[in-house]
Amino acid sequence: MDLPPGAVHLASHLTPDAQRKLAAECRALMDGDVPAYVPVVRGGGKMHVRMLCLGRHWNGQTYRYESVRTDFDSLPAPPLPSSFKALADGIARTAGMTLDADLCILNYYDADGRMGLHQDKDESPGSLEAGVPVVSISLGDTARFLFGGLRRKDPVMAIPLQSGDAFVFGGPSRLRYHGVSRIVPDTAPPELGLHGRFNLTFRQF
Ligand SMILES: O=C(O)CCC(=O)C(=O)O
Repeated sequence: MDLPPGAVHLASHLTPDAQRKLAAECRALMDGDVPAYVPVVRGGGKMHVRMLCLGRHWNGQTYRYESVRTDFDSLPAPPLPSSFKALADGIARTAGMTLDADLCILNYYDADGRMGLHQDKDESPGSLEAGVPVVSISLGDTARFLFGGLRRKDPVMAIPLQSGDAFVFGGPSRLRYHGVSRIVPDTAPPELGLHGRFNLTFRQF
């Protein structure tokens, strides 16, 4: 599939071993002292994922980043593990881009999980203007990922993101609309012991 400039799909980028290790770390973080939760966004709708932000917290009411979760429990966002950061920065390099990730939004999708079309545009103006990429890593069940244009109404392509895939969008693609229309249940590699899907998106504020 031909992707637009600035978008790179690295299929099967993570080895099965790396996937297993990362999935275990994601699970531990999500059920840790600062647990994942289901954000309620502006307008009152519940998101269809469980979310945990690392490094900085994205507030679903204000659409701003902050250090503590004032839209939920006022707990501090856990730090971004250095191994996560190194992985994401390396993936950006592999895709020919530069990222100095300082935050990660970790989402868990169950069989009914999804995410509407949106732009990632809450990072700093400097980061957005420079086209610093978002690096996305998928683990577990396959997602039907939608990747559109710079306007909500632009046509979208549907890209299956499988466990171990990385997807990078920066430069002229940084503000493209994207989302997840559905999860394909029971497609996770059995050795992950994961029902559902983790997605990690790394950004540079
Ligand atoms: O789950 C995905 O593949 C996309 C996640 C996403 O769009 C986001 O976190 O902003």
